Amino acid sequence: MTAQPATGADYALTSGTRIYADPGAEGVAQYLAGVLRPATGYPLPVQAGPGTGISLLLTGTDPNPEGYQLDVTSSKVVLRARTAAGLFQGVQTLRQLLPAKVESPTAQPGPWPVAGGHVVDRPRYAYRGAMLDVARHFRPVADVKRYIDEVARYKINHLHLHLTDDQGWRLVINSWPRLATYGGSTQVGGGPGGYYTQADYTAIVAYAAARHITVVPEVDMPGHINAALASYAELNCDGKAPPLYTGVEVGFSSLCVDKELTYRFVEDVVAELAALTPGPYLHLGGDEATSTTPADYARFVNRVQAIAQAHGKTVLGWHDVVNATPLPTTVAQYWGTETSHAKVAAATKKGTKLIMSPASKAYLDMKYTSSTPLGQDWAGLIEVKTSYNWNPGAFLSGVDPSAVHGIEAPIWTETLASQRDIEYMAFPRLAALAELGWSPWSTHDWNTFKVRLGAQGPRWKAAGVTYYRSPQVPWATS
Ligand code: IFG
Repeated sequence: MTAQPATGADYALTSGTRIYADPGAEGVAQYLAGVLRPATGYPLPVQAGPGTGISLLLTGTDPNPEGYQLDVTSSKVVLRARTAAGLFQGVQTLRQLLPAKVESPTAQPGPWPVAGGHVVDRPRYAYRGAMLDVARHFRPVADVKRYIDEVARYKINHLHLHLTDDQGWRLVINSWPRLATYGGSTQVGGGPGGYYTQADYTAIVAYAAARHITVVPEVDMPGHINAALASYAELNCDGKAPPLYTGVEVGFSSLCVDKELTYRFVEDVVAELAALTPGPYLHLGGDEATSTTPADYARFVNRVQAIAQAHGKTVLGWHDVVNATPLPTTVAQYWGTETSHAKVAAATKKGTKLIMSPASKAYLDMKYTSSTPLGQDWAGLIEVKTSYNWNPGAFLSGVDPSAVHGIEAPIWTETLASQRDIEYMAFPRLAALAELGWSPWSTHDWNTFKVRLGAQGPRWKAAGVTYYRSPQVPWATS
């Protein structure tokens, strides 16, 4: 990012401002108009360019597909990128140049100056993710869309949906209907749970895609699978279905590795999920399979990777999959707390790429401090500065920075029963992790970042987003 503020060259957004879009940029232009209309009350019509107002042009030349250039002068705003995704990321920066009240869902008094300047910017990592666990506590479609909007503000471009676990199966699979209707009928604490129809899932995927966010669905296996085992007795080695589970223990369940039916189940689930998922990844979980023997685990993971590949998908798995034989294309998501892991490092030497989600830095369900009312602390306490002060490219010893494909901020919902709970734990730390995913390490500096983070407070307040007012952050007032 190079940003040169131009003093006194603000662009005044007015009721007469028009948004001009190159062919192929209309979607982003409509999104921008949709973001600016509620608070300003301006019509902000979108039309073909060129023109004097806000122009979104696809004449950019940045080597990075998400790179953009933003020029704001008193007479016009010009945003250039090579792709619509680049324009979309540039729009998030443009938003930040307007007063915080632009984030309000209701009309606010002006004026609406766009801070003048010249920005050239591009992301460090191609994969910048947020994971939402909808299995422990189910979140309706509207809440998932809200979270998508909240993470899009920080240039997150992947949404990993943890769709299945011991406590719930959250997506209809037509060939195995009881997975959702029975396996999705409860949740942690015994509440009514819920599930997405395939139309719901398709709507989430489309909503995310319009924000240049790729959905990464996870069906966790062979462990974390009690909801499926409870739904179909025949999936169990002993032919007996366990009861539905509403607690918070992990590691007690396993698919029956020796049963051929298990692989028909996986094939059917993967086939339907792959057909519903335009993105390249299927996340097959693989974590905490402590009720599966190491030999069975390896056999199972190797077999199901091939099933996903046969359906044209790249496998994402928790880093436990290095205990099997990852396919060359399989990506391992590191969730450990240690800064060294011999098998993970060895796998990267053979070409395995990593998504970095160290639980001690990136797990948004960890308490901020010992007095945080929500969350867990098994990976340690994570105040905002802790979530920011680490280098995803250098966290693991013996892993070359080039093996790191990106970063992801998971939020597990054992203790988070509402959207408000999720927002309190996600913000401000998700913004810090998104910064690690986007900005170069060369500009990494807590003392300057914390000021920029503090400026998000009034924006979250205007948008009605719940957040933790960390004492580590100098929160802006305006
Ligand atoms: N570990 C489990 C999650 C969740 C988490 C809560 C992973 C990969 C602890 N697995 O993290 O299901 O229970 O912090």
